[in-house]
Amino acid sequence: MKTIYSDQHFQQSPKLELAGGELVPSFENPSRAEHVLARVKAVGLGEIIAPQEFGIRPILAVHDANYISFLQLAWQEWKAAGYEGDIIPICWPAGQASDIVPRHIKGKVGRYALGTDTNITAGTWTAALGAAQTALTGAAMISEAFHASEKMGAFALGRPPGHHAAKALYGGYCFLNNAALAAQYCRDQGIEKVAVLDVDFHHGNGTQEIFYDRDDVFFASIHGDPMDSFPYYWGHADECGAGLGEGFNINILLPSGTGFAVWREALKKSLAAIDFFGAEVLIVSLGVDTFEGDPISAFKLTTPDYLVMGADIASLGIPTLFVMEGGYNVEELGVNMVNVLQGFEGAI
Ligand code: SP5
Ligand code: ZN
Repeated sequence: MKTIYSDQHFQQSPKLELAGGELVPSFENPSRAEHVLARVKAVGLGEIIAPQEFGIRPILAVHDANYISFLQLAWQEWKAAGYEGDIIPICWPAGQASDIVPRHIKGKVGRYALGTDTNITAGTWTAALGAAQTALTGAAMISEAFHASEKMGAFALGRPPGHHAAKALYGGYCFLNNAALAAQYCRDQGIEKVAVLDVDFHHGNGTQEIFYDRDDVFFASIHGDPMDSFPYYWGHADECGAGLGEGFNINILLPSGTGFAVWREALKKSLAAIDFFGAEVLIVSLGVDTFEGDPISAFKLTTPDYLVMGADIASLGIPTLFVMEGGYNVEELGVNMVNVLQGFEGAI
């Protein structure tokens, strides 16, 4: 399996994150991608290629133009306002509030952020753009495979992650929704039915929002119950899509402490739904923060479980792009994530 990778991710190196009332080193940092890349090389997964440049057009097919301008200019405006630390939002238009986007950068960030966990830094835009191009390159690869009637997998090894980013919302360490960009790109290559399967511990609220009223991109997410887990306000079982999209969004919530036997049943249900939908290609939002040793999550998957996960996903028999999302136990991150890819390779 080919891996698409660029060093551009080093540009997003946030310093501190507010967790449990303390500022701690940011969980989402460059060492994550370094560990995954090292494992890809160690097992000889396949060729490692640089992303192609698709520019901004496919990004505007998913995200609002005003939001993209905000991301491009935020750091400049923050510096001009006299600040030097990372941008961390401090207030929100909660409750009854105006729709107007304020002029001051501190007002703007609260308009576009879903929480305080995600720092904007000098290099955020560059890094996010690199991750987007990485996913788009993978999407081009699986689109070609589909048109050539080939089964294959590809791995977009990038960060920052994407699945919490909505049309005009950042947070959960995400800015551009890499998996959604890939899905939309496949649609624009003439693929009629695209599925996104989100196996990250957290609900993929951004991907859900982007495709919520559509019947051409099916979304299935397996995640920690939002009653107990981030992102808290999305991911309930009754969120099934709207309008044309009704029935094309499924959320499977599992309690804290869930192990692989129960998790795998949820995977099988999701795969059956994706198969019934008739997906022609699959995008996997691949987070391995379901690992028992993850510092911010609550499932109990073990390292060998990820091999089985990959093999189960391969049973769909369609071109599949794995897009890197979460996973914060950096020591085990590489082996866990690459196990999914090796499990898939061994089974196609
Ligand atoms: C892509 C992804 O996995 N994003 C997850 C974002 C979660 N951010 C909020 C995490 C709250 C962490 N609380 C720390 C508890 C430490 N014991
Ligand atoms: Zn996650």
